[in-house]
Amino acid sequence: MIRSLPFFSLCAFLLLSCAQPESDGAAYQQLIPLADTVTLENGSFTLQENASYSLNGFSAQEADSFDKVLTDQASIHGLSLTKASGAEAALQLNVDPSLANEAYLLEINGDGISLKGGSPAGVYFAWQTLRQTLFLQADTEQALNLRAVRISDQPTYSYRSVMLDVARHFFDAPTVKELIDQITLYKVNTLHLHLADDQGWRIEIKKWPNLTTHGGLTEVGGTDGGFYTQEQYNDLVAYAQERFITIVPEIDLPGHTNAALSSYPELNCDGIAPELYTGIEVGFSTLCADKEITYTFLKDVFEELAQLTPGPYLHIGGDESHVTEEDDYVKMVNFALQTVKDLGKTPVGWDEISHGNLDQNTVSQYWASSENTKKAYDKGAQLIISPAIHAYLDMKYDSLTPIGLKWAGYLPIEKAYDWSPDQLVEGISAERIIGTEALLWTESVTTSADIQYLMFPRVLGIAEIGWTSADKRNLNAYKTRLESHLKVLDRLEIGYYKGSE
Ligand code: TNX
Repeated sequence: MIRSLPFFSLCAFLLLSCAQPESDGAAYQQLIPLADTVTLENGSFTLQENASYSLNGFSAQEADSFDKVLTDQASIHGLSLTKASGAEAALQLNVDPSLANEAYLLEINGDGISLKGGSPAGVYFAWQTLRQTLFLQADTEQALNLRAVRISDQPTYSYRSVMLDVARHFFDAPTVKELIDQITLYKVNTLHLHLADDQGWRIEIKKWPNLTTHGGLTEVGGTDGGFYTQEQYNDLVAYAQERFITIVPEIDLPGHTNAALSSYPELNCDGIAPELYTGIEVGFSTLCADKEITYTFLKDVFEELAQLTPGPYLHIGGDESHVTEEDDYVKMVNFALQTVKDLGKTPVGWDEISHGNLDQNTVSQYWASSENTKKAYDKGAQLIISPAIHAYLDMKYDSLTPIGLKWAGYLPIEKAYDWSPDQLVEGISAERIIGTEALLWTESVTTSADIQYLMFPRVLGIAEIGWTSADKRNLNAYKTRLESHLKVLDRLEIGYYKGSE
């Protein structure tokens, strides 16, 4: 009450400008991922539609790309931001090396808005927090009025990923960009693309052109497939990078390789190319461990892939090689792991790779087996924890969900949220976990609307697990926050799951 006195006396002088009440800052408590500390302060700042902004501490190239994305994203909020130099800008974006790489500090007071990050990525995540606030307040009278606040925040994990399987059904670059635009609001920083499987090969490899001209022709169900040219792929990588998302390409081996085997007879042990495959059963294909050409092939593929990848990781698959002899499996996986390392990259593989040579420069991705994951841990590997039962967003929500699979059980919104990467496998220490991933396999997913329906809103839960520390997370509180985010998803025109009834 005492605090409101000066406010009302000021209003007596400035009747018009006080017609709108100040924001109460409720939006800051509804953020997903939940921020580490949020301290409300007195006062507020009203963002003008043509507000000025300034960037400090960015290299010229970083600033160019940040300008572009900032003004693009601002326009979604009806803002046409203009660049100003120095202290007079309403929105100050600063790289502040005293903060950790992805950490940020967002401060608002009567004079303006300050977004500080330990790197351009940190500044960008602060901007996403501001964007969420604007979205959450958009329908209120205080749409552009921002309550004074100090938010200090940083991620729990460095690998906060979404996977899209573009092999079972192909999704073109504009569809993938649309997904990037959606997940970036939730501070996801990695997009893993499953680029090759039995049903299709989706990335042009110059030395092995049939992989795409033949192996990319079809997809599950027999409809036309597709692939990315290297030029299109480079463009996609750059688009993601501008939004601080690193693309991790995956070529699955030695199983899940029918599309490659069908494209080149010489890759088959018997020299006979199988037909293209458009079903959904897995585990019937394998590269041939005894042939020299298998290793030439793998080397060529990963060499080109490394050139297309500015990020640190290349994913070698390694799952469900049911028709590969164990010795052969180990030989081919070890070759792929070493090839990726020789190219200066860190290999990632599904948890079965624990049978191979792993060390601290290898990442094992838990999807099904605690035993494999413990084995990988004991060999010194880093870990991504993305269990099918919690993180496979291709699982149906419930029995009424029209698309999706159910082999790992139904996956309601609660179950996709209510778990912790460091609580799943006994005997592993949390320091070795680099993060988590929400995965969308696409056997049953054919359109962009299908992607949205299975991803949203469950992906918000996994994004929060990657960012917010476990002691701050709580299912009931999350559900309340999620409720307010549905209108954010509506504004973004995302066709999310609204319940099966
Ligand atoms: C298991 S996850 C697979 C994929 C399927 C998925 C369907 C993994 C490493 N293998 O090949 O698409 O289940 O949910």
